[in-house]
Amino acid sequence: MRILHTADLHLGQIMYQYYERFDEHRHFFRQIEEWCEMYRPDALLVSGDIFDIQQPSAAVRDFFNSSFVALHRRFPDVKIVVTAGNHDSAARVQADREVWGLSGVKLVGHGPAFDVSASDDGWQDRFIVELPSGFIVALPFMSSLRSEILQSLLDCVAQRNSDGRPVVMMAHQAVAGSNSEGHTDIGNLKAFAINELGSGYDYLALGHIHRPQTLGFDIGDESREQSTYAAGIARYAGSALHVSCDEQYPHTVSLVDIDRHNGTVELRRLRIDELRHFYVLPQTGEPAFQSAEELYDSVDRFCNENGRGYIRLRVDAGCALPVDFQQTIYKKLESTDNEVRYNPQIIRENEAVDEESCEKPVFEVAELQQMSNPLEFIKKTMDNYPELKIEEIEKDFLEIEEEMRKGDSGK
Ligand SMILES: [Mn+2]
Repeated sequence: MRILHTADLHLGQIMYQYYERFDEHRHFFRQIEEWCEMYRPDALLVSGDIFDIQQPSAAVRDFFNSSFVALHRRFPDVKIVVTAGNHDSAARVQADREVWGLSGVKLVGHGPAFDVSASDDGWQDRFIVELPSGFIVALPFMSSLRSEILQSLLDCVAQRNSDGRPVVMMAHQAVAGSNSEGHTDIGNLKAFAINELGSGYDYLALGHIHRPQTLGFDIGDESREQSTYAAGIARYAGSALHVSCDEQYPHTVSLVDIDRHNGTVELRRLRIDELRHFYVLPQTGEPAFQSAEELYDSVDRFCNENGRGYIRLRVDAGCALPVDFQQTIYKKLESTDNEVRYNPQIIRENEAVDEESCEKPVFEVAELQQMSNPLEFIKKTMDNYPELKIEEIEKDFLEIEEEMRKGDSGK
């Protein structure tokens, strides 16, 4: 069985609240098409975070539809399986699944219900894809999970798998022990122990963490083009695109060959070519900018020489910048027609250490919603919010909980 495993497309992502990335995603899909042509996989798996936000615009949905329809038209024999991640609206993905099902593309929005029972005949089929070459158990992001339900899915596959075909499972979760360095988005999701996801798969195709990695193996292995494993491994494919200059590691798509159930997993890392790279000016190792003139010159030079990319500036704390310097920079970039893209968050260097000015952790409401105990998280980080009154927050939480209880009993 041969699969092409990717994840975390984040279609519709907008950088610095301004720049769209359609052309970068188009460039990515072009490579997926080339790899489908070259390697003829049995299946293409996208393990969650299809979209960047829960309600993507019509243009972004159109992009999703046309990209996957084009892939399916060109490679009708490649089974496409796409699952929802924590960035996606499970309900919206679920709502489209019947239509995609008509062409054999498998979309999975909701995970298994918590109360599935033996009497609910055939519920497993909503998650199991059976191919002549192997099985795929397609699970989307689940904010909480019941191990016995996942195990019963794998057991169901085992029952049907009398001829020892490879078994692949998909999931979009934070798994304990993974390396999330340079990834600002994941820290707050509950991490599950790998054994909570059940056993009996040969390859667990994970999404969520943007850095490609095979769990339990040296992250340094990622620089190798190929690796061979005994079956039963879990791997993050990594994201389709870079999202910041912190992501210095290569992004790849995983081409996975599995000979048989409990056999050998051959992994090939297909390097993704990025249309736009991330740069800091001046580059790391050089002293930060000392004057506005120096900074303007450097931006001009970048526009002329590179002509394309995301830039962020490092400025010495002692350097005073004119009030209109951001406008001046945007003006300089106009001539590049959005090819040079600017992150207006300046990196200030050599600042006197001052607790107050330390960068505060930023978290989104969506992340709080996924925490099992958001109040606990707020308490742990409350030093960052001197103006916050924890007693009031606690009271608000209690009130909301009370209201939710009332609402539940009313249904
Ligand atoms: Mn995610």
